[in-house]
Amino acid sequence: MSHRSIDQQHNNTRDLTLADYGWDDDRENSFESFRADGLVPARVVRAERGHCDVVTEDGPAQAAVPSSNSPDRLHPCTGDWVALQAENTTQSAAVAAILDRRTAIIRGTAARTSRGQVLAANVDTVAVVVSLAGPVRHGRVERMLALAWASGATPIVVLTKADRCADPGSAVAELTALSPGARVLLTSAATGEGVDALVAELSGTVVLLGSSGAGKSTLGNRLLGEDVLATDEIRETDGKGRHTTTWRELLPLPHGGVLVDTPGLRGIGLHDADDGLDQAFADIAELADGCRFRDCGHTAEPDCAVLAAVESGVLAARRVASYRRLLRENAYVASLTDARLREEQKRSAKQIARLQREIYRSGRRRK
Ligand SMILES: Nc1nc2c(ncn2[C@@H]2O[C@H](COP(=O)(O)OP(=O)(O)OP(=O)(O)O)[C@@H](O)[C@H]2O)c(=O)[nH]1
Ligand SMILES: [Mg+2]
Ligand SMILES: [Zn+2]
Repeated sequence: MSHRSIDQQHNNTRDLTLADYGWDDDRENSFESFRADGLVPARVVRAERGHCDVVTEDGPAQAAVPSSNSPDRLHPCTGDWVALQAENTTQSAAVAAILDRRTAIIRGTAARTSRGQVLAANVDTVAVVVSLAGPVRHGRVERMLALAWASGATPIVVLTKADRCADPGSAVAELTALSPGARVLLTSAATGEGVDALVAELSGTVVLLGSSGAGKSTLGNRLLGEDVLATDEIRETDGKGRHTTTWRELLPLPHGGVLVDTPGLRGIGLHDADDGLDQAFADIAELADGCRFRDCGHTAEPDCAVLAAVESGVLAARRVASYRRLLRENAYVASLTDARLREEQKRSAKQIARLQREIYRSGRRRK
């Protein structure tokens, strides 16, 4: 199925108000000074290099993103609220500012550099989509949950392709143990099982996250009530997925709220995910309160409550290893970030010094 432009999609798009996209009183209040400057609010539906598709109070529009070489140049992403400079028509609109992000899904880039990539902003629910058609990769789910918790949104685990699983009951139990604090829902986009229960769980801005081929877009179409999202129509042979979805786009849901389908994540690097890890591994954090040493590394320390739980079979050793690995990775990325910040601070200190010299010199010239 090919992609249609956003004007063709959802004939009702024009009837929707910004409130349907999540605009609220707090946003309006903080927008006051922008309004005074003649700017209008808009939400980014799809971001591309140099421009983005947005929705405004007057419907869909395109907006240019001014380029500049400054380090704080604008990088709007799907889900961002922006202030638009709309000259006379929406035809020549440009993004003037990005409003504060209430939440953001940020992953470390594939190269594990210090900069994160914002996948979506102002997200309320992150649906971590896990296929039951093949063996579940636990470490991957834990990684996605850490990323989801770190975003500030509420994660839920959506098991899909239940029709392809011999024992969905144990899959739910298994995934529940893996996702403390998150609801686990069983669905099948093929049969429609669990879709209504999922709809009831969703509110605000919902993002589908998961491996390629997990069934995100197929499920997304179920939620949207029509085939808007391209799906892999060829029956999978290797269960790996083909990266069918290649962009992130925000679409209004028929029961309220908006949906963002995402391309299957290849590498999911963490980025500043300390809190996310604490929440994704809340079971281990709670056990750790019972360790003799407050800074227990849960490796060989005496009276370690985490190791005791592994010993007694309450906690999977694999899960402890996964936790440790993700903590190490997160600390490593954080150290890169610190190094970059130090570098940038040094640079800006030099710039200020140069500027001061220039001001001093021009002051002397004037005398
Ligand atoms: N049996 C069964 N197959 C499904 C279900 N959901 C999706 N599929 C199939 O799984 C394959 C991949 O589905 P997609 O929805 O394209 O997967 P995706 O997660 O969007 O993949 P990317 O866009 O590559 O990230 C397709 O062949 C779907 O028909 C389901 O509930 N049951
Ligand atoms: Mg897809
Ligand atoms: Zn311990």
